[in-house]
Amino acid sequence: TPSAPPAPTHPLALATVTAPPTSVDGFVREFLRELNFGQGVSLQASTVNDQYLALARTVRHYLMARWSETLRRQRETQSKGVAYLSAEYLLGRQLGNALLATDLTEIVADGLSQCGIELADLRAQEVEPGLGNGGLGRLAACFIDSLATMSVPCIGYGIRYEYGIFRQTFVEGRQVEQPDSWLALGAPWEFPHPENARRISFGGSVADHTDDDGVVRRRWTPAWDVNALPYNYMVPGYRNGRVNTLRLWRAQATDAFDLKIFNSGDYEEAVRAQTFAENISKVLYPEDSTPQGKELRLQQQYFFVAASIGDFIDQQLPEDFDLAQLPERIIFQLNDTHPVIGVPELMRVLVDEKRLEWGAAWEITKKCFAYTCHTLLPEALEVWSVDLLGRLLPRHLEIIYRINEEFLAEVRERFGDDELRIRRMSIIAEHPERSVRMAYLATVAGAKVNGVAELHSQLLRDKVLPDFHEFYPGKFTNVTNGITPRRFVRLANPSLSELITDTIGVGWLTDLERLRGLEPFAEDEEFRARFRAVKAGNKRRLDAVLRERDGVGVHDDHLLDVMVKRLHEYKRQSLKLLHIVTTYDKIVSGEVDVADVTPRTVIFGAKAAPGYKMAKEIIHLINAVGETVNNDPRVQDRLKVIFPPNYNVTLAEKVIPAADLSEQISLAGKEASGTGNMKFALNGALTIGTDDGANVEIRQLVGDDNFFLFGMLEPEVEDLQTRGYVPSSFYEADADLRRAIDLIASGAFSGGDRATFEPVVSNLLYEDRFMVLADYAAYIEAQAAVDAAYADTERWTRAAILNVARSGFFSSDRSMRDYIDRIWATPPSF
Ligand code: GL9
Repeated sequence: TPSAPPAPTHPLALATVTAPPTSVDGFVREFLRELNFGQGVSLQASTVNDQYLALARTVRHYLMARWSETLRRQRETQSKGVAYLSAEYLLGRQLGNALLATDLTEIVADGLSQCGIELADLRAQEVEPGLGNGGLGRLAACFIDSLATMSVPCIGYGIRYEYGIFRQTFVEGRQVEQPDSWLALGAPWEFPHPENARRISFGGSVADHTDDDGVVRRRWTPAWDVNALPYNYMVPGYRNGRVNTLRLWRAQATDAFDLKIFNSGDYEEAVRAQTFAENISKVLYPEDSTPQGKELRLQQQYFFVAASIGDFIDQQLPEDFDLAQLPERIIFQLNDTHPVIGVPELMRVLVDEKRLEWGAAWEITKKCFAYTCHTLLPEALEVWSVDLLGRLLPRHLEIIYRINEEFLAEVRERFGDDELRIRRMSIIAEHPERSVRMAYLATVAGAKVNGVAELHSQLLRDKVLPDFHEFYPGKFTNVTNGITPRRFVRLANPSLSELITDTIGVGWLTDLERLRGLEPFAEDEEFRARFRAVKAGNKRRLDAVLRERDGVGVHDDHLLDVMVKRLHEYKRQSLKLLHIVTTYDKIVSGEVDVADVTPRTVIFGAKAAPGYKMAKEIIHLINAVGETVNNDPRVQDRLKVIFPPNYNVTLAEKVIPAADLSEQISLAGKEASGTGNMKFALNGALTIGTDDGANVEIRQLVGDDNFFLFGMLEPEVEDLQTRGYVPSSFYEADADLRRAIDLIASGAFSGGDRATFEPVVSNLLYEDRFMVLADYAAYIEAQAAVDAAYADTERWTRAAILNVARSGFFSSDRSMRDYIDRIWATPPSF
């Protein structure tokens, strides 16, 4: 083999990438250079967007040395790492986090102010990459932050959607979706690498073929392909000199694709073909927990997973790597079922491309994947029709059939010809149409399967996958979710962070259990006063944000009651609404003296999937109730309902630190974990919640006295379901509930029109799948307990402090330690 040409050198070139000087002058010089030569403008002539883009690029310079060093050492050590496969990453704004990680915030603020620029104005210019729907996507972003901070090798793989989660607007109280063109003003955080593009094939047919080694193998002849272009993003660890990589793929038409058509002379058809290919990464599917089974979505899934697995094997491993050792080098973590098509893809690569024996390939594959389930709702468990999967990925369908055959043979060996069991456990469902159950495929292939909170993992074992638990008892485990304290405490709540550091010193941000050190201060009157001042300051900050954004404010003497999350019936925004309507009804009917009502502002934030009718009706009703309540003079401003549109990570960072009360009121057994619940507790809000998801663990940690528990327990829900739930019987039996529902039905919130909210009312009365009416009385009682507790300011503050002090467990650093110990075996690298 010819020897490689010598690497280029120059006396001025340093051996490694080095960071610019960390001084105000050094920064200003670097920033002006970016402004002049990157943006091509003078400081005087620059716009805020110019300044933001130049600043982002300047901050990148400071991270670059760490990034290239991380990559160099990873190539050198080849230590085991995680490839996190996720169709969603809900990252939030990058600038503040990058400044925090590099400890540059002060230098940058000083340097900019010397230029006559406010750092805050540039931070506000950033459009967050909303490449996810909700909790699942935000979890992925928290996890990669923690892994970088803990120096664990990780590549996040996903899709660079051109349009992220839609921008929500309200028109006459109804949700209207706008495209989210997050790339429009420039994308300073990404590094495109077209030279590492990969070709991803689809369609066609499979046949036997005798290879050059004389062996007959299955050969896939695809019908079409697209290019996958990688875009790299930095994932900086918190002040530890490490920068991991997030690699998101963008679809582009291949030459072959349009050349064929070009040659036929049909220019328009060629352009159409290009559009067709590029559609794959065009837009994030906005369905939350209810997959639609659309062909484009399967294309997206295969597109990013095939690109990622291929990239890992071809680009990240040494050339002579022995693939039998793959499990020693990587674990592919499947974030829900979205990337599960990676299982047959790795088998295809190993067997068809690398020419391993099926058995050897399966041994490798079984050790390389682990699966996290994020739901319990049956409609959320993804299935793909055999018809569609076979058309799009014929070879993969064959591989799935063979995996299933061998799996069912093992089941038979163990349980005999128990046909009912075989049918229950088959990866292929026969009804209502032949389809592949992706959760079953993931469970069979995965080395481990985990749920996302204790209760969820238990229900997953006992209710969703009981046959699999019996068959593979050691496979199931729990890892309770977590959130990154860097973004959701330090960045979102600087004044609380300062108070914490003043009180217990530094170090808590990477060792969150140290917050326990705050516990004794709950008894310290002066500390409580400072803690309250922090909350009050955060309310004023939120007030300013909302006034600027939506022209509505929050009173700082109100209890701030917050319910922010996707709009879904199981989360029960309508239960919160019934509480509001009941309070309103009692005021206007004179049953309570308005002077005795605890002043409250309720904030909702929620997007509904565009095709989810009932969710959209509920949004309309929230806005209608708000409109009426807020403008009724009898209420005297003691009850306010505000619903800022387009709730996202950026708004969460402002709302959560200001909250007093966190609404976590899903029907028990339906919310797998929740992660908003953790963010609120860590920012000193008290939770009113059901015994569901991670609420269970929050309550155990903070203590019953510091948590408002209400509602049926999961077994009681099951029991009521079995006995037969009749929502109208609760309506008949409870006068307050009847009045609230009747008030909505009467048209009191729809200008007298009884038809407007009739679908919501009938749904509650005659279906109520999530038992809102059954939990209503308990909820109202718990809210009365909230009012009473809030009246005792010192007691409330004590409880809020204890929520902060006892929630260190919910750091995503702890979640990552659990994954490492129970699933990954990927120790910190350096
Ligand atoms: C979810 C669960 O519903 C949440 O309870 C859980 O906290 C997160 C993260 O594990 O996962 N599963 C799911 O499909 N979504 C979740 O939030 N939905 C979205 O991400 C929109």
